[in-house]
Amino acid sequence: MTDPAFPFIALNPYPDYDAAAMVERSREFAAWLDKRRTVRDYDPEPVPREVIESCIRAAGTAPSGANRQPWHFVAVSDPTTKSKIREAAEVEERAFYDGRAPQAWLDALAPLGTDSNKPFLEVAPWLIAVFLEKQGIDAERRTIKNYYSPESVGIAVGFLLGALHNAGLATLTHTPSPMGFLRDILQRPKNERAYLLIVTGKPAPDTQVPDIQRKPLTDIATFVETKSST
Ligand code: IYR
Repeated sequence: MTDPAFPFIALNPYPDYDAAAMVERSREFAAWLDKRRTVRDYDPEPVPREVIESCIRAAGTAPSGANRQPWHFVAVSDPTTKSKIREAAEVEERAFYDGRAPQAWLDALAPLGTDSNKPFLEVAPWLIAVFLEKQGIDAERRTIKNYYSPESVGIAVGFLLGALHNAGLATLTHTPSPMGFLRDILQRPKNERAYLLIVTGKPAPDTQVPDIQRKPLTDIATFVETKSST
């Protein structure tokens, strides 16, 4: 039986591109996403809240387990809160770089030139803390189970990074570990866990990034296709 809460409605029409149009559009989209780079140097120039709102709306369209939408985004432009986040993050980062991280991990990070100093947490106009709802809360304030929450929130973050890139903003997925301090500073409820901190804004002028390469398609994809009968 169909849940009356979700009557079925006609699918919004999808554009009926022909093969050539699909080839062209998919190629262009890949080339455009390929221009996104992780950026650690930001221009402090403010970005309108409305831009961030639309990008979060885009993230909120992500598919999720049983449509529970197990995410919450806290967008921070307030300098005092950003400073608190930087201070707490740098405590964890110093512990990480000065002992907690195994040498192999530090070796893997060395080419990226990262260290425990995180000025971008104060310089970038917006920080977006992403929280994962371990349990949901229904309309009657009862706890309900969520499904595939890490996968769902990961997909939403992918949409958010794409939306921010589309708006012309640079992004950094920052993962201080542990990041429990985000729930405390941002006063989120206990059923949520900090998932990721996204830093965004215009890149600083003359920003340099490491010359990393994307793996070629042959390394990241395998096709299993209809065998030709000839
Ligand atoms: N969270 C640390 C370390 C770090 C870890 C990985 I894996 C990276 O790809 C980059 C950094 C930091 O932000 O410096």
